[in-house]
Amino acid sequence: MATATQNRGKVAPASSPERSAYYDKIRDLGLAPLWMEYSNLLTPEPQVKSVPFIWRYEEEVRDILMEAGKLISAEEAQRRVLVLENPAFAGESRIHDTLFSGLQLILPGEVAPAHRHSPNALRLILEGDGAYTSVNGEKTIMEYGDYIITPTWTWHDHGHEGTEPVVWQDILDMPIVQTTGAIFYERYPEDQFPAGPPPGDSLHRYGSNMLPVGLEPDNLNSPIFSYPFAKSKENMEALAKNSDPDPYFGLKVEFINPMTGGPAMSTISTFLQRLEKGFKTERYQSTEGSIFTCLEGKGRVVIGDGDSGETIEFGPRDIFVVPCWFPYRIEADETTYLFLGTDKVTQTKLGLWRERRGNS
Ligand code: 1HN
Repeated sequence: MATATQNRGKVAPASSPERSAYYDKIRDLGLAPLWMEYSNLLTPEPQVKSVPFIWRYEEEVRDILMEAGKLISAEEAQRRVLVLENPAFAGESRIHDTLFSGLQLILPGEVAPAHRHSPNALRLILEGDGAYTSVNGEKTIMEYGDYIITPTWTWHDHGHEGTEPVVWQDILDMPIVQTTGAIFYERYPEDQFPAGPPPGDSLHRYGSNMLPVGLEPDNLNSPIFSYPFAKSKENMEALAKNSDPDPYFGLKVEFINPMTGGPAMSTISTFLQRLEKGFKTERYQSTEGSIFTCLEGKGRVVIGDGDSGETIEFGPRDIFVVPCWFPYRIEADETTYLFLGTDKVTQTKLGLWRERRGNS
């Protein structure tokens, strides 16, 4: 006879006509037997729905996105975005279990009209210049690799005064907000929110190691709207000359909120990772669902262990996702810059975030 210890971890209990009848009877009362779901709910380690995936910008996505430019205007679409949908979440607008991501196209002369919503958003500029985003009336000019924050409930519109198509990646915490139910959305009565502070104001005011005395934040995100790539890259180039690379990350920095020293956004962690040509990171896994966008360089990521490991080659503007608790390592063929958006900060606030370095 099986002992209690041997039965530990075994899957669903047997069914019988009496048990089935009982389950049918209680369903309409809003009751369900936990013992039938127990082993699905509590797994020894994370078993997430998302799967690893890559969107190859140049080879696969760019032409398709440009086609959307002929099909619908930014005005009519509100936001001309192709959702980067994890194959495991078809129809659910998620790049992994907790984050939304998409690629947005804006053509010269177009305006994506002003609105605000409760989800937090970030933009990562991937192609073209001459476009801007306005956050509460402060315009930020978009350049390649710039990281722009649109905090919860701030008015924002986008426009384009240049000559070539502009594309950026959007990342939103929408699935997290959906889980709580707290979705709010409002359109502004005009296409553009009235002009406010001049371009660059927030970077001078909050992003120069000085803060106005008496500043009271009106939300939990960084008051800096834009973190320009040119500046971040210059810093990292300088640091790389004087630092030994970390075995798991190479050189990795986190974008912070100068008010707190903590993550720049309240729900999405954002990082820049620099891997020297030829560098190979050691096996790493963490509970955060990670979206990697290659800004410069190329290489490959190996996701999973041994025979179930999958090798994915990536190059500039490619976007790949490593879901919660998938082990991975990255090899750089050229000096490589990766932007990362993850749900680490949300998990950390809930006391849930974990990592495992190497195989230990
Ligand atoms: C949104 O408002 C924007 O403002 C982009 O550019 C993507 C995806 C889902 C919901 C709202 C934007 C979005 C979005």
